[in-house]
Amino acid sequence: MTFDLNRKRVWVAGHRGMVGGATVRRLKSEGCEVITAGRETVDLKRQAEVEAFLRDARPDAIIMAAAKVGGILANDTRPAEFLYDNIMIEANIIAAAHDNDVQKFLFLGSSCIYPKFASQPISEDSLLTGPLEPTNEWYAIAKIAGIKLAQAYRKQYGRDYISAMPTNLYGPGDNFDLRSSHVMPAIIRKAHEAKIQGAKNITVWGTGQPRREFLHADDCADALVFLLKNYSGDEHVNVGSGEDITILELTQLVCDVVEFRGEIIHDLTKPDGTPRKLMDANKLRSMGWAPAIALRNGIEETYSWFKENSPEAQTV
Ligand code: GFB
Repeated sequence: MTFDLNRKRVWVAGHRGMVGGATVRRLKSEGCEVITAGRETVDLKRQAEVEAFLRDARPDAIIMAAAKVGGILANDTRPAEFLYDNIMIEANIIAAAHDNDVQKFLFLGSSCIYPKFASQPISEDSLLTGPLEPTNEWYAIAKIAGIKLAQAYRKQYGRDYISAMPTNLYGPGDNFDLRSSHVMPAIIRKAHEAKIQGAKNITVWGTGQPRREFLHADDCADALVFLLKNYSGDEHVNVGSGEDITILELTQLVCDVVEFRGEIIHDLTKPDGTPRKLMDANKLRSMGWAPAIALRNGIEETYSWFKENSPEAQTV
């Protein structure tokens, strides 16, 4: 173990998001004090607010799950927000962490940092070896800057600041707004609404042929806590499930779980994005971490959560 969490103060930035929420739940068994702060307390895009908050809160460690995130359409149509917001959030937090002597910092990236046509499965050293996928290059550039910033503080000041690169995530607490969501919550909602309304079909974006790897947010949170405790190194670490499926296969699986038996129609005016982004997660596996939640079980749990908690499920 490189960092003992016992009795430490840990700030989970972005605790209201899916990954942040899962991380707060996961940290409960670690004997540490979890610090959270909503937008009304600190606007992470404002440097002075972040500095004041950290001066006051004095965490020993930070898990940075705060980010402007969204699916392929949101990324493609709101490039300024995805680039500016994410650069500001990460720069403010990392610099203020250093100024306030935060001992351990974990930055969260995304598999979209890798080149569009990276060889599969994508290893950590593929970073910056080719052009990015245009639909999310803005978000990817911001996340690459975050990785580099954590590395820079490590190199210049000897800080134990590390980065994890999760694959496509899903789970309870996800965003089910069809204009900004990722594919998993979108398909769950569409299949649910079609079933309730007795529709004959659901529409998925693109050809259905792109392949994606999915990891449950609770598995991701477990990996983040594992890395916080056990990893100290310059290079970012991939966090994945090790398996991918096509969007069409995912849609069929979700329809099966939801029990929607209609047809699947493709909207070819919408982008496919990256053809494939399966992570090589061997580095993390060789440290002793593996995911625990099978895809079908995770979808079943997420669907139950959606039905019970999501406002969108109540308005059908
Ligand atoms: O999850 P998703 O939005 O993001 O889309 P990416 C994955 C695939 O699912 C794409 C297709 O090929 C979509 O065209 N898809 C089919 C749909 N139907 C739908 C639908 O109703 N909604 C959505 N959203 N997709 C994001 C990046 O890329 O992944 C982010 O834009 C980030 O930057 C994130 O990295 C993890 O996997 O294509």
